[in-house]
Amino acid sequence: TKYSFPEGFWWGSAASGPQTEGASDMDGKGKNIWDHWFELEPTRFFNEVGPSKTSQFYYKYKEDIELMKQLGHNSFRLSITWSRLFPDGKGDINPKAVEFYNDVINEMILNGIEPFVNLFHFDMPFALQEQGGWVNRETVDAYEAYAKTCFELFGDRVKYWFTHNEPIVPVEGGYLYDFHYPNEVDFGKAVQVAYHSILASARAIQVYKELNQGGKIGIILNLTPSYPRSQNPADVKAAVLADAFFNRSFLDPSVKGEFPEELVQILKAEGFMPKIENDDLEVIRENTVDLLGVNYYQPRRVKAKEHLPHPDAPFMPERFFDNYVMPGRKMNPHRGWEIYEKGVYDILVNLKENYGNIECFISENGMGVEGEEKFRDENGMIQDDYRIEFIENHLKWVHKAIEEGSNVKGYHLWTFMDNWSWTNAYKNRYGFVSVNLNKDGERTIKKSGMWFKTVSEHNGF
Ligand code: BGP
Repeated sequence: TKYSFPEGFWWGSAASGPQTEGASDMDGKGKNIWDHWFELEPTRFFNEVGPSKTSQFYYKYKEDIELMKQLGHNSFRLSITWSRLFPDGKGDINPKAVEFYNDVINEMILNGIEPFVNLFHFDMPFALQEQGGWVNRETVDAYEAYAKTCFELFGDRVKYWFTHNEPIVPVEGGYLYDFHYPNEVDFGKAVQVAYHSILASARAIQVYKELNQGGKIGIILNLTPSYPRSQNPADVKAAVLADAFFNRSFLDPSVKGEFPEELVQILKAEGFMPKIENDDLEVIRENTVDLLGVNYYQPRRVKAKEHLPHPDAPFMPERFFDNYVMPGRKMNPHRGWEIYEKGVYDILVNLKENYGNIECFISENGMGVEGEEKFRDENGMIQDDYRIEFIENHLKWVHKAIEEGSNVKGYHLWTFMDNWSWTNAYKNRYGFVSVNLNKDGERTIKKSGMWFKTVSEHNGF
């Protein structure tokens, strides 16, 4: 092997409950915002395919865990679907859900796969959303109770917990850019939602530490390194502010227990400070993460603002920068995201230099491709060489960061098997394993899956 990784490196993949389980109205599961939004506006969803069936992990988890093992996984991230465990978000527990997650966790451990368990992956229980979701402070209490229940139920076996996956995405999608329910554009609410998510994370960490279960707890953030168009001071300043809005807003409180000063100044000046109560700030300061998951797909490129927004336009982060389309950038045309492999290295260097070299891992990275069936060979295997190349190119930069002292402990692909994606449904496929929706979800391993097995076996490539 040319690129070998440290002993015990985590090789695996990530997924979420709402995108894989299916059985969305079975065995006592309550509705979440995705179930509700699909009923309300099916045309918003690609080919009007909703969240109800997905990849049927609820029924096929044994087969899937067996496949993970075949693919050399030593770890795998799943999420607990809040509205499966608590159909109303709080109150009565659904015993069928306890049974299901116990079975999944036990099956993984039996197969030598470390369960990484995330508590929140965009799936607000609808009953709580009706009371305002993350805008409402009571959701923080409900979340804390839900988290505590999960630790108590599963914490004897689960040693890696995550409070949220990409908590900025529900802020952006639900309250700024209209791609998640409840489709509002309201910067004040967006700030409150972000603040409550951060507080909820800190409160869950506090509870976890009190329980003394001997594991680690972290958060998973989608970091988008923010590059200026040029070194001109106005462009650089635009990049600094975009970074404060989209990365440091969650990264700083999660790792350092404090909010970035640049952002606080803007919120104060513009009258958007969130409602902060009691000892909140102390709770946030005291309960930082043990471990950070980094989801990396694309960088953010910005330039200085060219035209001032109309005075009546709603307040948006884009008041401080314009997005910049770099000529010649490499794109994944299916998803419309830039591919910039060095970004993962820049993130790791930043964590090393400015965040105490916190223990971290690449918790998502991956390539969504449309129409992969055409790459299926005569033996029925999808020849996804582009995915292998994509992963290798990122791993080379991860490797370089390790050589320079980065504390990165693993790499998880998004995702294990093709799954349902928020509004894009099954258009873009991300998996090591393909899922045939016309044949009852039949699984077949792609070339990248076989390749990954050898990477994991050799601890490198
Ligand atoms: C991340 C999410 C995942 C997943 C992935 C791919 O932001 O954590 O849930 O969906 O992106 O994105 P998409 O499905 O939108 O193509």
